Amino acid sequence: LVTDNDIRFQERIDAEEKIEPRDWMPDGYRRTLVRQIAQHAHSEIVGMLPEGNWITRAPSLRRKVALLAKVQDEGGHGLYLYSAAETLGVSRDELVEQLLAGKAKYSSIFNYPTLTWADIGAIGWLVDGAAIMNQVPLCRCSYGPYARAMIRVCREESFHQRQGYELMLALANGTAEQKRMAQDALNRWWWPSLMMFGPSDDQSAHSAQNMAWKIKRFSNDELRQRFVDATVPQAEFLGLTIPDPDLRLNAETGHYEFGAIDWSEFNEILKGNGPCNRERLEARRKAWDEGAWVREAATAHAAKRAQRHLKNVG
Ligand code: FAQ
Repeated sequence: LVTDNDIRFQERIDAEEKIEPRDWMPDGYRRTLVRQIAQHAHSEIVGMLPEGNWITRAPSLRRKVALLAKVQDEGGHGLYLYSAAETLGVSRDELVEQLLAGKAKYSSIFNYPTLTWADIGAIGWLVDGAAIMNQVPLCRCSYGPYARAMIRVCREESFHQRQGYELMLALANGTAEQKRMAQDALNRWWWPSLMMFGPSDDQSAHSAQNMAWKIKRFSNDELRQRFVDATVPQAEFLGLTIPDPDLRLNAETGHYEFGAIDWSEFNEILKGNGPCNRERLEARRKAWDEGAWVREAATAHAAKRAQRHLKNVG
């Protein structure tokens, strides 16, 4: 049933007006945004784990400082995004509870292990590279708080991507063993990075409606293609080989054609059966439990301060 409100809402979207928290919106729009923003927030928080694994083993002080700052940025993005979701009427506690109960999705990419230091370079280059490709259009998302949050997030991701590429460049121009590590990391992270963009357009349940609502501006396949086109020349500059025998430049279209993605691997990860799904959730639950005393102390401190303030004004 299409109501007058629905029609007026779509007119606002078509006129590129931003939708703000107090504006009327269809329930489906609200639900979709809560789902996407929450999944995005969870991805940032779980995404701290694979890289956090290498902070103590960074090979130099400079690399350690950069990695610490990157992981800290990811924590900041997560909190920023939970706040954006809260403008839609859910609480951060509710969302965290869903994550810890294994009921909420987060990006498939963070269920792979970081086996060597080169993985830190590959994550920055490929994972942040893919994240930017997907998130720059979200700066123009129809929902104001999400769009505005994405501006800062994208600026930081762009720095993360350069950090990763520079790390890969150092390894690719290093010893034979370092170059081998860089190639091995590219081999393991390439296909999972392509999966980050989500199922192909004909399998994507939400794309059509999300694009009509201008939450998404480009389809999953369009963004994946852009990522491949941008990244293949970067791999060539590194002197590394993309692990895809079917990859070739189509001179007519100017786009790279690439091999078939193994969607069964993606679907298994979404079901919770990836290489690190259990380990990631376990780590988040442990962090939540071990942080209980901090939350209690902060709440008690806030209550005391509020009481003192009341006494002073009274
Ligand atoms: N992993 O119908 P669609 C980062 C789910 S970047 C897991 O196409 P939609 C930065 C999808 O949710 C990573 N699940 O869905 C960083 C849906 O499930 P549902 C996070 C996936 O929403 C870098 C179902 O499949 N970025 O964290 C994935 O239109 C380095 C059907 O899919 C964002 O979240 C996947 N890869 O399009 C941090 C960006 N793909 O809810 C640390 C915002 C799809 O029906 C280190 N999100 N699914 O049960 C989006 O742009 C969209 O939500 C898409 C999916 C494009 C991810």
